[in-house]
Amino acid sequence: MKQIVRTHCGRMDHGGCTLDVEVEDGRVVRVTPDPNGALSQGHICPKARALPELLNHPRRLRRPLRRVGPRGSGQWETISWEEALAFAARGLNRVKAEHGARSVVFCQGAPKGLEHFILIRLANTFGSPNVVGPQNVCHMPREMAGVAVCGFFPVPDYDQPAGAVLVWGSNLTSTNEEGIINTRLLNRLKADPAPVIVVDPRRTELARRADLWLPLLPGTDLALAMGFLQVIFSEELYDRDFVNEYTHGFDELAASAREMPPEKAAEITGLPAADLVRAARIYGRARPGLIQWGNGIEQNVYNYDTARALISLMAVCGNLDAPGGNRAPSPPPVLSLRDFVRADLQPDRAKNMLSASHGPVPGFVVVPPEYVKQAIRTGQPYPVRAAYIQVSNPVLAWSDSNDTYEALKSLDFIVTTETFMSPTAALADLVLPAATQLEFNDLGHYGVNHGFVLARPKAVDPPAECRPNARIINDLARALGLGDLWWDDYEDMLGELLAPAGLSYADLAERGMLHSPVRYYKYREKGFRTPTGKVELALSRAERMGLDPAPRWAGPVFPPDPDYPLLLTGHKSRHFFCSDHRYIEGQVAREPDPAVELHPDTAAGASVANGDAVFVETRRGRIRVKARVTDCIRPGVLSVVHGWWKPDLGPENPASWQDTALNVLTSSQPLNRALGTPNLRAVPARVSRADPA
Ligand SMILES: Nc1nc2c(c(=O)[nH]1)N[C@H]1C(S)=C(S)[C@@H](COP(=O)(O)OP(=O)(O)OC[C@H]3O[C@@H](n4cnc5c(=O)[nH]c(N)nc54)[C@H](O)[C@@H]3O)O[C@H]1N2
Ligand SMILES: Nc1nc2c(c(=O)[nH]1)N[C@H]1C(S)=C(S)[C@@H](COP(=O)(O)OP(=O)(O)OC[C@H]3O[C@@H](n4cnc5c(=O)[nH]c(N)nc54)[C@H](O)[C@@H]3O)O[C@H]1N2
Ligand code: SF4
Ligand SMILES: [Mo]
Repeated sequence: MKQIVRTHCGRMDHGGCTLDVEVEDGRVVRVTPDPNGALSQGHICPKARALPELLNHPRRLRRPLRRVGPRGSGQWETISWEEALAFAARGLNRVKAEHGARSVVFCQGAPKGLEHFILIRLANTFGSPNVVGPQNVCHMPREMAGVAVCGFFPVPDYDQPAGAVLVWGSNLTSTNEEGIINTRLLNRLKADPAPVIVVDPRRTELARRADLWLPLLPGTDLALAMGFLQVIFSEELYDRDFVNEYTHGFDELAASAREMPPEKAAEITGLPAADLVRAARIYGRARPGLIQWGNGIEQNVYNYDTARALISLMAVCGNLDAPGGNRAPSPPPVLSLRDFVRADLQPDRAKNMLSASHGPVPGFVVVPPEYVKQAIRTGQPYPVRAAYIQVSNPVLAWSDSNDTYEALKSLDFIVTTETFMSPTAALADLVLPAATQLEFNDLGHYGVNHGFVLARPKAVDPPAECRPNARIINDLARALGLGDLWWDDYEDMLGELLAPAGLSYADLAERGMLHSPVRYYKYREKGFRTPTGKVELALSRAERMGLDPAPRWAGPVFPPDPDYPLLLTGHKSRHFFCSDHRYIEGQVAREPDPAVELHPDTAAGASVANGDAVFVETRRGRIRVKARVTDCIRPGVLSVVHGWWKPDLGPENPASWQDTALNVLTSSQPLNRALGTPNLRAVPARVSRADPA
């Protein structure tokens, strides 16, 4: 019998499309878009179409697996759930008894649904301040800068027309990042045309249709942003009334911008000065201008200052919380994150977490992976001996893959929950088979303040022994002896979360989405939630934070390196989520080879032809991938797709990723102070043909 279940997509990017899921005999057979989806407006991507293949894949993990051979050897025995939970609890409690609760770290990759916050609750109730994730290179640079500069994370407002759209380091038509489904931008432009400027070393789909493409040198975004500010200040294009009434530190920002006149910014960024000036004028004159930003600015040591500079740009042009600009979302009326994660149980968390001695910005509570690796290796500031890892593949995701592999391998105890055996799961003592999207009731966008939560009701039951992460954690917490802080039935937590809105989960599933009414210019009533009550163009607490008051360019992220004359950067694939989906034959057929993109001039300089096998090398490592020669990238730049590995070589075999993973080429040093971010982009590199001609 056929049945259609309407739900929201999640877990393959930040989610948001409304999907019609066709179910036959308890299996998902087809996924199609809802033409009226609130965020997707009829969109669906190749990953969602591939869901039937993913969910029904023969190589999905279906039983709990316990390691029997040496760590990482890929030898397993299947055990029952009862045994598995008892084994996990014994192992974690043993490490807690020997080294203290904080020596157990709780890791998740990109947050996908509620399980991220349930994991934080687990860490809090277990007594560890160490929740670990890639937020130092993803989203938090913008979010933390937003909190410091204006008291909120400014999200692009596609509900109203913009006067100009500045797409900065975001490949929205492939990635739909932050749940901003690209159709929202495209349909808005169709209804209300506006000039589009794209800042990206690669000519993305949006760059191809833009009025102006600024292919800057990777890692120079801060210099460009300061150059924009300088044009806008010197030509007095800014909103004087807003600046006078609502900003703090204008003179300091203006002084810093004066250090970056257009000619200098042009030289640093490798752009024609005239293009830079033209782009700054377009944004500066647009009322309002909108910035659509992404990972392009987040994966180098200048990320926090770059985000501060861009928020300052929004602010001085009067575009903060303006219709069609970058808005302050109002949280939906659900249980507060603090209450849900039981933050009250860890009042000294900021002092005890691994990052504490490194001086991160206040409020950045996720521990950067690089600090975890340091603690594993050196025992400083205290030992880390066990990891609980869910929905993450650190070997591929964290900087310096070889170092990550060795660090994890040296731990005493690792538990992972996974859908497919991954290079990280292959290092575990226990691998628990997870249920995934469409197989359990979930909420999207809770805890990230995008202004809404989405219902993701289940369409089918998971395979018999696969369980949702939320249930696994709830059951594990009980096995750990923490039961009185947890639920009898894990689904009760959904009701608790929604209670303040007066809704049951069934009510929300019926509605699809819950958000507060959209209101603009809220600061006119209450000011900004910063220490000065104003937008802090220069941070009033900078000295205490060990930062320059105003953002300031201080030279290239890596010094030029004559032996590695090119600049390596990276991007995400349309067909895969980071390292995920590599088992899905249909997706691999669409993009069969890990590749490096390079310009014809760069290729000619290295005697490389399109389709050649090439080595890409940095001081840290070397991979062997296929050359994709294209004029859609600026000369002198190499871009490798993040996350490539080959399951057929065996997830336990480092050869499955050592030749292809972008992070083999990156280093876990240096890290910036604000967020502990390494340079994943703008890495000095070179390319050469791998096989003799
Ligand atoms: N060099 C470089 N490094 C990067 C990036 C980059 O652009 N360049 N990007 C960074 C960014 S933005 C991020 S967010 C991180 C991503 O970091 P991660 O999220 O750790 O990376 P993924 O490769 O997506 O790994 C997710 C794992 O979760 C598993 N999984 C999928 N669905 C489920 C589920 O429902 N339940 C469970 N239990 N497991 C599931 C998948 O099989 C996969 O192994 O990588 C970061 N690292
Ligand atoms: N299909 C798909 N969708 C995804 C993901 C995926 O893996 N696949 N990952 C999800 C995740 S975890 C995230 S965080 C989002 C990320 O979404 P995006 O931010 O769109 O992701 P990226 O492709 O990593 O980077 C965006 C752009 O930055 C450009 N770039 C590289 N270096 C620089 C630089 O130095 N400066 C500037 N200005 N641009 C640069 C790249 O060419 C790329 O076009 O996407 C999510 N959606
Ligand atoms: S774009 Fe994202 S939310 Fe939409 S269908 Fe694809 S994976 Fe799902
Ligand atoms: Mo991410």
